[in-house]
Amino acid sequence: VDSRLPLQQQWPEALVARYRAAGHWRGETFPGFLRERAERHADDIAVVAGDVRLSYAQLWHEAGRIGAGLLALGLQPGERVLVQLGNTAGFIATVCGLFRAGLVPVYALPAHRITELAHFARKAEASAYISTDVHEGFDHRGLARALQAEVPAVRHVLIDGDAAEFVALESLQGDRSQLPADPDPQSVAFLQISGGSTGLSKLIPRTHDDYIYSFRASNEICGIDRDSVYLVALPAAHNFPMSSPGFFGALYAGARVVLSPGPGPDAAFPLIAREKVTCCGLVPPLALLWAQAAATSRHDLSSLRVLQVGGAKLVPEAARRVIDGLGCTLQQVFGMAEGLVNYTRLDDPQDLVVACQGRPISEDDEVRVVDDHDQPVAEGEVGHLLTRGPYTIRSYHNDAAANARSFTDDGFYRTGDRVQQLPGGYLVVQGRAGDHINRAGEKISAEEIEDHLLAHPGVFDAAVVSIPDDYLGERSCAFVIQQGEAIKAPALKAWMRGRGLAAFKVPDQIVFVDSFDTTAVGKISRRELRAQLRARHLQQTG
Ligand code: J2J
Repeated sequence: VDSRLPLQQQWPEALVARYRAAGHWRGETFPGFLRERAERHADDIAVVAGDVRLSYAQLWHEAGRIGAGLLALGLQPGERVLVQLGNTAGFIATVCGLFRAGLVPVYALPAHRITELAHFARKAEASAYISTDVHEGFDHRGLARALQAEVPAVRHVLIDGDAAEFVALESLQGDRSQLPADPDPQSVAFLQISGGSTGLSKLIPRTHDDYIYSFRASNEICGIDRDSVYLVALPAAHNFPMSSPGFFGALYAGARVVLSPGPGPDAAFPLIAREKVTCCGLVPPLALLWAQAAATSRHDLSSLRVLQVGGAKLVPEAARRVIDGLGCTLQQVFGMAEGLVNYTRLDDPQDLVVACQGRPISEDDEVRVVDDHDQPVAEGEVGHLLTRGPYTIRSYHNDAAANARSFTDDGFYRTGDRVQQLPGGYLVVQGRAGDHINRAGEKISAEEIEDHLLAHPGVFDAAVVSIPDDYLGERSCAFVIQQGEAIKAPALKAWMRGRGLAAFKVPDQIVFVDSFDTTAVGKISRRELRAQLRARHLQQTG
């Protein structure tokens, strides 16, 4: 594959025409709208992070410097760049700079380690890696060295901070006249990471047209306008704080984006008070923590109008606690990086807001709730959620096997979620069909973790399941059959950490068993085995 070829994301012509005619796709691009905001709202503050405050004009200027600097290094428009930065102004400026240069960001989370980065770099055929010096005590320059050793195609490394032998992001300079013209709005703007349930994360190609539509429409539903102040509390690379409506929605609206270094009340509450934050998105465990902390907080949180909660199921009782604790409007958000996003509306009755996960953004979001044979279930019954629409992908990047599995012949994405549809199109998430663990919003593939465990010489077999957890929603539990010399759980966990993978993927709990004594005749599927182990464990532990 020529690394400069444009990436593909293809809707059938008839749907393209429809999405355009409906005004969803307006031919806008990231550089296009950012330039326009820089001209119209030049001196308004766009981004606040730590001591840094960037106006819209400054953000555009920074993006131009970074974009031109990257091209001056020899990168060419269309090439992929792995970005791993924390919640800093540099993150937003870098991503905007990549857009200006026609380079394609691939978003890694700060928690990702060599195993994940090498996989992303290979799959995306990335030519560069942009990271930070040290993040939460971890040295990312070491990670950069390991990445270049494993994937030499990553020719360039840029570091935000002390760059050691690499190029400092700050030092980038280039000739702005070399920056390309604005891209085709239907071209792929970036690759997002899937939470995927089978094996390693897949890459999600999103186009300018489709993504901009999703956050422009989200702004209207979430009440984001030029006077809004949006707080990024979750890691900024997550699709939720990026686009629902996220910092991109806020920038599109000409609003102000405030980045919090962490998601807890300690970091976020002082920022809410100081910057008069009006909207923020959280996962359920954090929302509950905020609600609890708000009762005794000395910080003025009265500016907060909307707290969005999503990424994992918020049960009705928890939803009521969030509303009572924070005294603002709760908005449930059920979304996915592949596309479809559902919101409760700000004027929905509270009984509905606590009881469901919202309804789709668009009248052109097509939703099907089906049984195991793709046949529609009876109205109001629980089934698998399939969807297609103006901002839902039609394929993953460079992954034929996943595409065959994850899409129907007529282009519906198989979300893997089990839902019930209420009148008015509102959805209640009732669980998942796939085998992944939703650990406080971080998705962990059982298969991926089992593969890691099986690499240990003392592990004969392993099955990883999700266990309900009061705080996290779900935690991971690995059932392990040993072989040879006995191992202990802490040692196995330490060994997992040493594998170079995101810490949230290390099993929360390890249970050693003698065998997977399957009662079924013959060999049962991994999925059935996991279900059995999980059921028995829950029975035993009450
Ligand atoms: C239950 N499960 C949920 C919810 C997501 C906005 C909000 C969230 C994401 C996200 C996102 C859920 N209740 N309210 O991208 O733009 C589970 C589902 C879904 C998967 C997607 C956004 N909200 N989920 O969480 O790609 O299982 O996106 O399919 O990380 O999270 O995960 P992800």
